Amino acid sequence: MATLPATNSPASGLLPSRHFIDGEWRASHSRATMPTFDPGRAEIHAEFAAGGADDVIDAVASAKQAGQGEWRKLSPTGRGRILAKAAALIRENAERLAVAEVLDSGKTLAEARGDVRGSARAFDYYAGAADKHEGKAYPLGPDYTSYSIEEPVGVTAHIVPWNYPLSTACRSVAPALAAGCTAVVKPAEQTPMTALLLAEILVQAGLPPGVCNVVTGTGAAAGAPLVSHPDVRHVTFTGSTATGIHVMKMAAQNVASVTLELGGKSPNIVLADADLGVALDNVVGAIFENAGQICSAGSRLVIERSIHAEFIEKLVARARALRIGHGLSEGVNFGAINSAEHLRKVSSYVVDAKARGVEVTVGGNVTTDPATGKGWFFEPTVLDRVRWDDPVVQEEIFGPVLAVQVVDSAEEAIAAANCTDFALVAGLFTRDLSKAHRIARDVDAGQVYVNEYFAGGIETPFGGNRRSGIGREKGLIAVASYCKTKAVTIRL
Ligand code: TXE
Repeated sequence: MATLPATNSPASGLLPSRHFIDGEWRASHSRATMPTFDPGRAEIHAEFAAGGADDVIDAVASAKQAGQGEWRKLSPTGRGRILAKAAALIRENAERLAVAEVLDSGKTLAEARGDVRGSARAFDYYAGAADKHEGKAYPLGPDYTSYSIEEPVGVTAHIVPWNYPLSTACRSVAPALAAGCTAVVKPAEQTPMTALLLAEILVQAGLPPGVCNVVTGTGAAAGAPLVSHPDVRHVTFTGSTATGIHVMKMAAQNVASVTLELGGKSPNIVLADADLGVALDNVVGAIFENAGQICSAGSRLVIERSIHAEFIEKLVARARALRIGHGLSEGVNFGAINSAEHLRKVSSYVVDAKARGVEVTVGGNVTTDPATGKGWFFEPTVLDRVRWDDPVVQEEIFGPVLAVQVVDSAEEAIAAANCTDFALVAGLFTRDLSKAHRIARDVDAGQVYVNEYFAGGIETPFGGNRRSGIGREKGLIAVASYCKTKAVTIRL
């Protein structure tokens, strides 16, 4: 059984600077490594393998071969047992995974612990799904028997972003394995640690070597050779719309299918009849959780004029009360921005907005951990009464920056909600049942959350429309993405 080799990380045994291929730790062909930063201190905390095409070729070959061996012979129930064991091992290793996630991503320990719980839950859910993806029988009359079999597509690629490194990997790897596929995971270069720990956990859970491999490195050096590899039959990508389009084109060269979970600019609609206490809690969480680095963040507040002034006053107080700091520090509930580059992007959106005369009601500045004076942080920020065509309304900032659009009716709220090219999520706060149903029907979004933002779990399909993506993750629908249907028809 593979074990975690001695590490170069000062964070006590967290990260091997190798890939995980064919059930073992392997250095890059090039021997090159890259640093990963602790965003809460803006300091390097570990090195990891900088993979390239050669490493990807090895990982895909290992996944292809593993898909034809012991894994193929295992019953769906047997696959489910391994996934259930993986869920238990994720829980056993919860603190180690959560600390690794904080150090790589900059989020708070409480947020990381929540991510780990969600990751274990994903494996439990798909453990139960492994033996429930059924074929069908077709009515061709007395002279035929016709049925379909759901077969695994084969090798699958999983390109993972840096904002939810472990939980994004788990929510796609678990259904792929449930379907009987094999996997090669390419974590984001900013956050490689937890995917490597996951690969080791899966082998400990009984997954045969090669069924799940992890190659670390940049998108250009390791991600592109993976998604364009002819033996990869499905690509699940979470990241920016621009890269997603590129990934789709590369996969198209091999006629491989894709699931793309891309950016968002999700509206959070608060109508005058809402329970404003509930709405406030949810508006705060929707934009300031994970320092706003969430594809489905509620990054636009669409609010009725009659409640606007009072609501904004309370929102500003809540934004000021957030405790900024390193994710491992006691009492902190607002973490770091993942990288210096991303901090520059978030900041430049606000600087440019100020120059256009946009009203900054609270926040708006780059800052540091008050305890150390270090780290990449951005203050919780509210930009009030913004024009619908302003870039802070139209473009994904991916930080703790809320743009407020004031409206005069539920109809205008729908128009405001639908005013961008994205269509991932919409939040809605109202006590009026018919307005709730009408708005849920008329907003363009992959999911609508009424009276609780981020409502739903691994059971609920998740994904976007238009520039927010294609396909759905989570739920039983995700297992279908990793299957190909074979129809068998017999003349009797
Ligand atoms: O994303 P990329 P970046 C958005 C957010 C953010 C912006 C840029 O707005 O500011 O994207 O972030 C891999 N072939 N989101 O640059 O490039 C890359 O290594 C194959 C939204 O980090 O999309 C990483 O593993 N793979 C989002 C992953 O793609 C490639 C989460 C995401 O990187 C590749 C993150 C290539 N050519 C950012 N180029 C969400 N939807 O939650 C890069 N990658």
